[in-house]
Amino acid sequence: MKLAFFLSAACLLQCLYSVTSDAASGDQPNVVVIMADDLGYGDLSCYGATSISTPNIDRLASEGIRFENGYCSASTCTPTRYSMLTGTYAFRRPGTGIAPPNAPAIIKPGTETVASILKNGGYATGVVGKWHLGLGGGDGPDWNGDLKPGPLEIGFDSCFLLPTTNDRVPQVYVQDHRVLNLDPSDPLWVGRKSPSPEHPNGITNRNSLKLDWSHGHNNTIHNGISRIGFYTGGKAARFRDEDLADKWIEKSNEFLEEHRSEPFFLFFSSHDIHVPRMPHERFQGISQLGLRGDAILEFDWCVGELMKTLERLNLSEKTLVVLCSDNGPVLDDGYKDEAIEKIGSHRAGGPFTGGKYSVYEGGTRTPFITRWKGKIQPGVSDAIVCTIDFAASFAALAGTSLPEGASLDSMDLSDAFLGGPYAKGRDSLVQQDNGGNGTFGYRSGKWKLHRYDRKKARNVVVETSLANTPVPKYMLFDLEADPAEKNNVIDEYPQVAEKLKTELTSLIENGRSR
Ligand code: NG6
Ligand code: CA
Repeated sequence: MKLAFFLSAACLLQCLYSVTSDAASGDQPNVVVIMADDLGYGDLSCYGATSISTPNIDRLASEGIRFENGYCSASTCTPTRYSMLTGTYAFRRPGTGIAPPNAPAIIKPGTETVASILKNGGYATGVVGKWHLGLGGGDGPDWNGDLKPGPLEIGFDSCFLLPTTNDRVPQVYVQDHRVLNLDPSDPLWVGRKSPSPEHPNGITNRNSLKLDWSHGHNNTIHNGISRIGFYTGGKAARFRDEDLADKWIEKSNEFLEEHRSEPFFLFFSSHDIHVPRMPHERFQGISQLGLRGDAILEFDWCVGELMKTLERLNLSEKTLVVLCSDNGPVLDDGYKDEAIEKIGSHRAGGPFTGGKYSVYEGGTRTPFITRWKGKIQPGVSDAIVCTIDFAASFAALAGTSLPEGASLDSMDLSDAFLGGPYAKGRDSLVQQDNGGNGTFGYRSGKWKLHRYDRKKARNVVVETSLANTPVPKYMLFDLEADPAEKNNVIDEYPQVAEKLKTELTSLIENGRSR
């Protein structure tokens, strides 16, 4: 493996020794996964952004490893989160695309997850923030009753959630199995159709909105913002969009304080910078990039707060922090928040083409940083790593084994996560969009194969707006020579293309990578 930094021979040996001896010595790290929502490769100053400065994340990167080939599994939220938690590609399981407001639990009880694996290894486990993996049995969430199954049935000891994503109804918190602060005399109803002809929505009451919609997102209005889906009731339980980040930090701090003396796994699942981008008033207008940039700064603030808490509790040297994103960037994702108008020279996808919804690199190649103070030698790595590898890698670091039949596509990259000088990342990785349409990306070394069974590529041009562009069924790119995937070289390298097609087909059809 090539690393962009150099270590002395003594340090190499020491580093290798300590990586392999952690689990054996019982010196398992706590694990904090910080997942941003829709954050692009080029959105952070440590990844080259110059129109915005993200000092807290930059510091995290300077104290750890910044990966230049870090990926999430999919270019939308639900399949990436499914793959991240289960360690299995989402395309193996139907029904793992973007979840609607009333979706039932997508990860069934009994499925092993990063949380259940670490819990079996003696960890306290918690998730705070955006869930978007469904709640409840076959009929969906029982908003006024017990919201299960959910995170607690797949290995989390506690949860404090935004149930779906905040452009979908309802705007309430879920704590463990219940909607928080729900008044039984004002039951919460959530549905796909308007509950009555008089129910105000984003079309009938458009003039009253504080943030106008551009496509979709014109159903029930809450806090001056119309959403996807309808709801009534639950008034006392509803939150303001502006307060989400502060709440995530408050609840995460409680979790960290409570579990400071035992091994823990915290999944901090930010809603920033997903639409509706409505950060707290103190962040509004502070970036040059409009609300999208303000939300990036709110996310950066959250990272700083979490680091402060770890420091205060003397946990920085006992905790592996991993920062990642659930998919690449999008500018207009349904609200008129001036993301396009204020973009200037900022490139949210960095040097890459595509973004959210796309299997071009911009859809899944995203910020990926690991930090474990005192353990990781800071640097930059070009190893290919993915959020799907958390299961096997964290299991290894925790000194626990992956249960038989679990996490079929997760690789133990713990050595790469810790910057081990001889560590190898992945040889190959399957990328998907929202799933279910036969669209795949396949990275193998420097090569990238695109497969479009429907011969359409989504969102090739993330900088302006969404586009469905006609494409051939297969394309091949040389990422070393052409990271922006502009020159399809499939005719020049037919043998490479055939090899990659065969490997991809076999990975899809064999049902597992390992
Ligand atoms: C799309 C929404 C988009 C966003 C996305 C999910 C419309 C027109 N578009 O269907 O706004 O919510 O779903 O984003 O409704 S994700 O990051 O959670 O996958
Ligand atoms: Ca997302």
